[in-house]
Amino acid sequence: MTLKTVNPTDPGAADQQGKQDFLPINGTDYIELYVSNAKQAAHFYKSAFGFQSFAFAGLETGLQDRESYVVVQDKIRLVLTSPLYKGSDIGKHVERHGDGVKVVALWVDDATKSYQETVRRGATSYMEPVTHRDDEGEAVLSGVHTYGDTVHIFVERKNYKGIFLPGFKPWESAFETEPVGLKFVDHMVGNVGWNEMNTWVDFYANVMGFKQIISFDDKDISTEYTALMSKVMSNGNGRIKFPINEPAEGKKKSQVEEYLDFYDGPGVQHIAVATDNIIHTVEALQSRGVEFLRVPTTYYDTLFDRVGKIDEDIDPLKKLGILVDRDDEGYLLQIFTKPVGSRPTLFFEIIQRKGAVSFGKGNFKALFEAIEREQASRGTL
Ligand code: TYF
Ligand code: FE
Repeated sequence: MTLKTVNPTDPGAADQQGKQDFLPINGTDYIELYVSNAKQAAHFYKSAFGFQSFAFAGLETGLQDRESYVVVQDKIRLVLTSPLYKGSDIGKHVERHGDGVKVVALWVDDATKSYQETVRRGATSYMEPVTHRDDEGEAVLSGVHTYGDTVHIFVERKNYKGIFLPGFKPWESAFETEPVGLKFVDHMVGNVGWNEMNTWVDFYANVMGFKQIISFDDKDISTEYTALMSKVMSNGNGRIKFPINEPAEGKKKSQVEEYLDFYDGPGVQHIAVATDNIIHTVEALQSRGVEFLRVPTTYYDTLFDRVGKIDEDIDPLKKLGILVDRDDEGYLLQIFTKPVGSRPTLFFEIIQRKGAVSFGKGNFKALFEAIEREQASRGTL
């Protein structure tokens, strides 16, 4: 493993030549999932994950072919979108991939320049810059393709004062839940095909101006049976981190291959969301029925030898199944949900960083063995 650290509080820290960042990004703007039933998916993210009702667009707001529910928790916005008629691109996406991430939207100051700079460097256009207006102001959106059917939309919020974006109205619901303490998107991982990792690493480097901060080879990420490789790309200010995984040869079918089979191609594998109290967050999620991968309790026998002193008591970590890892800068706590839909594709990671800037390499073996047990239970290992 190689690790170059980027200080997230120092804009441009990764920009060694001091060159102007041609794609400055303020953060993740929203994540849009195409799902078969947005109304029910929104209810799930509220009841199980502690999101709040936020915005809506559909027949009532003048849309003909689709509806979207937006839910929010602190800085995280999820847009759940479903088709209303047969034959639409959204419906085809859902039929092919199942419920999954279509859009990773990036908040920028200039969506036109973001589009021009990336398309000039080889990005495939998804959507030319368009100014969207309503009574609350205007916003400019543009978009480019990334791996599989996934896209990046650049969102320039201009003077927009409305609830979410032009065309959306506030979603008032009689049902709200207590947030579980999810704060922001820490990273989002893409699974790509055999030998495609470097193609997409080059895309993020050359087209998006990102830098590689970490790489894991198949020796870092392998168990007795399965293997994968991963490189982590980060934008200049470190607010956007995209690990890219590809399958590697092992005795059995790796989790990345299983994903590619069920998603029918590359796509977003996991969304890692940050909390500043992982014990509270995971207790709340488990009490609402969110299912997590479990490691054997022997994992905790050697925990202190591996990570040294930490602030948390071991008992709640062990009870909840929270994993811990340390790097040169500090430590992190993390845990992974089981897939959130019917297909074994998208899942969530809950992460609390206490200085650590890495991704939990010390947990990979225990984690991947837990994933293999799940694969075996599905008969796909
Ligand atoms: O994002 C990461 O790199 C960690 C570890 O299939 C990880 O969360 C890597 C690959 C994977 C599951 C977790
Ligand atoms: Fe992760």
